Amino acid sequence: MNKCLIAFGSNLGDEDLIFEQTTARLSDVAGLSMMATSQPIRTTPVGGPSGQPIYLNAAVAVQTRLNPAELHQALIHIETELGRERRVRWGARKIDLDLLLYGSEHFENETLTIPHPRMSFRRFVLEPAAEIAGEMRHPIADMTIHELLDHLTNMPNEILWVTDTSPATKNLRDQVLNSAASAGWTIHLVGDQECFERLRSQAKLVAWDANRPTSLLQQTFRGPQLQLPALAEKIETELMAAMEAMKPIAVRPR
Ligand code: PH2
Ligand code: MG
Ligand code: MG
Repeated sequence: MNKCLIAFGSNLGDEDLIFEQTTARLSDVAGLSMMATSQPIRTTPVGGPSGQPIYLNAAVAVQTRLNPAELHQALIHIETELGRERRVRWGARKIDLDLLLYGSEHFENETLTIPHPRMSFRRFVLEPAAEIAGEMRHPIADMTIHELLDHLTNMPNEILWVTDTSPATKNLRDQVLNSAASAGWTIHLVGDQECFERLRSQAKLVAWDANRPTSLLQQTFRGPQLQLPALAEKIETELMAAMEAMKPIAVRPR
């Protein structure tokens, strides 16, 4: 049996009812048993179109003999049954079920990545998860859920961005750095092999350009990491959403 962690999110329709229906359907899945369900919390939408309704977020811990692909299929099936429509990325939805952790395994294929690639820095994921599975370990960040939350709270608003520093892309980088500064964040640019010890031990997040060879920093950094989009124009959106997700949650239990 494997202990797994699932995130629930909903900001369309009757979110409380949809959460109830989700846990009921999960407990009906063959080869899966429920371990714990967090209190649902209300959270400000992160990323996506502006003007979205507030989210209901929660976490569920289960034990299962399904493999990662089977469990993922079961979650997609429940999403479909409860009326999920896939349209805009990060857009409003009735239900989103994300497979966060499968034991302490690292698993990746074309359709599924475990741990969920953005769970390690999203407070709307970590806070409910900490309530029921604070000791579960994120194998890439090499931290428990509790430690990830402490890290977000205690580290300064600094990000290390592993990127190419060629003059051709300087304008784009400057724009990202300016937007970040307006939001109260400092981004340090780092090449593949360099990284000052002070930066490494204080950064909240390491972000790295897609299609880069894994750097020394990625291998040795303890804490959340984020792979940036391959398309340069999308990097700013991705980084700004990550900063939003790391902020203390404004809207609380109801
Ligand atoms: N899910 C997203 C994007 N943004 N924001 C909040 N507050 N809660 C979510 O569950 C959420 C989000 C993508 O799945
Ligand atoms: Mg999601
Ligand atoms: Mg999803």
